Amino acid sequence: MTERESRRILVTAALPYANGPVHIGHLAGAYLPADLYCRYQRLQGRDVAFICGSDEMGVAIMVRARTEGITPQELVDRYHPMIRDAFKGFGMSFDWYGRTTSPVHAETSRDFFRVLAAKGAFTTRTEQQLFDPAAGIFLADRFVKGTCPSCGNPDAYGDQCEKCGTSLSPLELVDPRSTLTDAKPELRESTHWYLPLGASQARLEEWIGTHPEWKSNVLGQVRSWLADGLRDRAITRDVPWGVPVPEDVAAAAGVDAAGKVIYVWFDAPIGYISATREWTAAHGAPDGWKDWWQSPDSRLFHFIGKDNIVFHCLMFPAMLMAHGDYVLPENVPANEFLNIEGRKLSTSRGWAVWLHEYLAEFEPDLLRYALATTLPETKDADFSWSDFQLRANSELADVLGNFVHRTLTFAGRFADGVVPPLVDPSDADRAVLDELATFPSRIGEAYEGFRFREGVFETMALARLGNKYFNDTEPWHTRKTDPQACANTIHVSLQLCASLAVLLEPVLPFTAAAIRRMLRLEGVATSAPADGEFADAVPSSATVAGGRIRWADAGAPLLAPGHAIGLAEVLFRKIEDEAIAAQLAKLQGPAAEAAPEPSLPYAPAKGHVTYDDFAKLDFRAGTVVAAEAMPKSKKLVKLRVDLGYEERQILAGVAEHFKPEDLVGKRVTVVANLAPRLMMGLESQGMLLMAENRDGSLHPVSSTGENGSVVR
Ligand code: B3M
Ligand code: ZN
Repeated sequence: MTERESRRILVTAALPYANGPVHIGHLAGAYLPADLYCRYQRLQGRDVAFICGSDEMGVAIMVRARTEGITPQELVDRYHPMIRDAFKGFGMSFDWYGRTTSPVHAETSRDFFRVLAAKGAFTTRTEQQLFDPAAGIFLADRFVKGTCPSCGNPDAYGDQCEKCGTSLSPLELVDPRSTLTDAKPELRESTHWYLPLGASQARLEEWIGTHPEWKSNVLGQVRSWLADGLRDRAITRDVPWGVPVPEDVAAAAGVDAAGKVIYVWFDAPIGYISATREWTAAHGAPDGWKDWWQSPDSRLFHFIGKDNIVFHCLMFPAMLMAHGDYVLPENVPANEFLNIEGRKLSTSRGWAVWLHEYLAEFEPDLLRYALATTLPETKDADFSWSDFQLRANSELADVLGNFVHRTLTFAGRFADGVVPPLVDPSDADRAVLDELATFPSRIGEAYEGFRFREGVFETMALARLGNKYFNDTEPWHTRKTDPQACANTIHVSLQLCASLAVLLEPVLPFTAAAIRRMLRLEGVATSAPADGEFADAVPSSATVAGGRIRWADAGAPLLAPGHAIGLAEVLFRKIEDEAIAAQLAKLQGPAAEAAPEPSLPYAPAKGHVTYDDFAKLDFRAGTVVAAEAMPKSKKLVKLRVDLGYEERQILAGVAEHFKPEDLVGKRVTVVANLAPRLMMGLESQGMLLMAENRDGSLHPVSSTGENGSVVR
């Protein structure tokens, strides 16, 4: 192990506000990449602390509590467990999931505030502020409404007019009123603490300059903030919900601390520190957190969405620098945003996929995979349910599931469920084993570079390789002609499955555990904490804490000849069209209907093909002469199509769109040289061309040419 590798890895994922459930935008932004990273690093045998928790302070919590008619405490007590449980169900492998209403957090934030105040890192300012005499509190921006001085909108908020977009301060509103009591606010003086970020600008610039390796989307935003010049940030508020400003600090400044709290963006990142303290304390090491936060042996990584970049790359580092005892982040691999079905995700319009609702209907690994392959790593990305279905069915089921299943069934039937020895391996056997050796580092390098999509793609390449090898070596054939060759195929394929059971673990932890169980593969290192709330959700005897098999070992055969494997299980069931339609309908439910931009986007054009590729296809005009429903199939219709020179039997997946009798007599265009396929025991001898509207309806491409005429 190099010196660098021996260092601790401290990973944080943004603390979600406990004012609503978690949706897939959150997962794609911060949580899934962070989990992939931590699981991968743990399998490498590295020392990882994965820290998260609920962000329970701040005005966003107060506003939400008011709309739900409950207290802020009741609100966070409702959402904190809900968020935590959804994360657990999704397979997040946090070492600790805290909350910023905890006493340890208040103490940690107040201590941090004290140290910075003592070091002279703050300034104070006394200003006129709006005060609600009826409620007896100062009014934060969102608690004041009034008339916009720019456009006359009578319902502008204290921070922004949502009609004309002008950003405002509460004092600029004409005829301001309190949204809490409707009272006319009074002006009162209030003193606040500021973090003069401008004073840290030079140090921040110098430090950012040492990280040219950061993602370009992150550096771009950071440089533009720096170019604008960093401004002072108020870090206290006069609101009744938050971590109280330390009374001693206030007294020293001659200010009454009553009603003053620390601004949420000051205390929230300290939440990472307090959660780490709680974690090490729970493991009997009250000072252990310092090994992670205050030791040069620790490397710190913040996983966040792009809207949190300024806080994690500039403000929190400035706080850490001012304090002096802390490590600075080594990297902040922020992601861009995830759209849904081509539209911006919007929780208020109901255009969101909620994690807890997803988990009630589907397996976590399917979503982990669909999101991991579409992460908004460099630019905004799009999640669509049809893509989800396609990935689940044609990648997970048809490629991965199929390879594992055929290997295990074959081994069960023709090798008595025992790993056969490899004897006189062929060139093909050797080539695959040689290639296997390259996978741990190929995938690992992508993960280390925060290129998670690439890492997951490379992982699936191993399953593709397995399928290709299985097809090429034709064990169903060699079984009769060359039993040793057949045994070698089984041996090599089982080794690939075993390696997959390790290498899939970051992205598909539940599936990897299932494969290990089927293979009875024991002693694989855990990728999740061995204990605590987020200990592996799929405990199996195959996963032994401190297991000896690690990431790099997966490049070599893991199963000894003679090892008895278990039975094949189905890893993935196909997702039916109905299930996808139901999700789309939910998305387009009442809340979303009010939204503008009703239509789904057109599919982008596919990449170019050459004329030669195109010319290989033989399209013919034809007429449907008979049609009948297929028993036991919801989708297929059995057609006879007259092509002039012959009649074809074609099974078309259109039963949800047409009654068989409506198809008879229809003029159609047939892909006449598509290789025949068996479907539900019957041969389909071609395919009909159909246009699919954005609403999913199908329309046959009809020809006026005579039956059998060539379409080109
Ligand atoms: N709760 C904002 C957000 O969820 C905030 C993140 C805090 S990270 C320290 O986007
Ligand atoms: Zn306005």
